[in-house]
Order: sequence, then C-alpha cells, then structure tokens
Amino acid sequence: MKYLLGLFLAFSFSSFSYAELTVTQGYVRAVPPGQKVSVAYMNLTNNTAREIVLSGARSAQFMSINLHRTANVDGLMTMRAMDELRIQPKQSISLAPGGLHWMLMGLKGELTVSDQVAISLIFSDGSQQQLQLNVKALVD
Ligand SMILES: [Cu+2]
Repeated sequence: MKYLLGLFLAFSFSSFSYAELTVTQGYVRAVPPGQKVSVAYMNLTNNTAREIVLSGARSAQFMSINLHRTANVDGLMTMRAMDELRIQPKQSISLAPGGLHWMLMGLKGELTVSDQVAISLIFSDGSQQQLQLNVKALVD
C-alpha cells in the first residue's frame, strides 16, 4: 500500500510538466570512489508554444547542482555558471560533453555504473519535473 501511494504521488507530481518538456538520453557520469563531483547530460525539448525557463535542479544525492557552460576561451577550456536556461517553443537543447551540463557537487555516497540518480528540474515558476537518470561510465 505504501508502495502504491508513493507511485501515485510520483505520477501526479510530474504530470503537470511531463508533456511540455521532454527529457531524453539523460545520464549521470560515474565517478571513482572519493570523487565528489560529477556531471549530468540530457536532451531537452520544449513541446509547447511558449518559452520554458529552467532555473536549476536539485537531488537528494548531491549538495548542489549548477548549470554550467563549457567554453573555449583563447584555447583554454573554462566553465561558466548560468542562472537559467531558456528553451524556445519547439526548440531542443542538448546538454553534452564539451558544452552545457549540470554540475553535480557534493556527492553523498557513491555513483556506480547502473545506479540511478533522482534529479528534479526546477522551472522559473517554481514547478518541478522529476527525472530518474542512469549512471554511466564515460570517457572524454
Ligand atoms: Cu561544470
């Protein structure tokens, strides 16, 4: 019964934004034991006729999550924090190695391949969308 209730809550919680922002190919990078920082990548597609503004993300498995953009500045790879991510109507944005990514900081516990990480995307209006991302090994 507890399980059923949890399932129902999970579905009702995410149903609002589910069809509006489609998240595909999301994953979290596995890290060696002791490393407290990881990254999450995903493709985001805005299915609505209006702009969607993401203002952040959070996860119980990390102290904080920030949106970063990797950029090549005079031959030097740097990461810049972004306050928000604006996705235009029908636009798809790819968070991928070498570009946009969620920087996951302060890992609690460990990230092992085939684990799952629950992450909530937070929109500018305060609503949230829950994701379950697989943990994958990745070589740059
Ligand atoms: Cu970063």
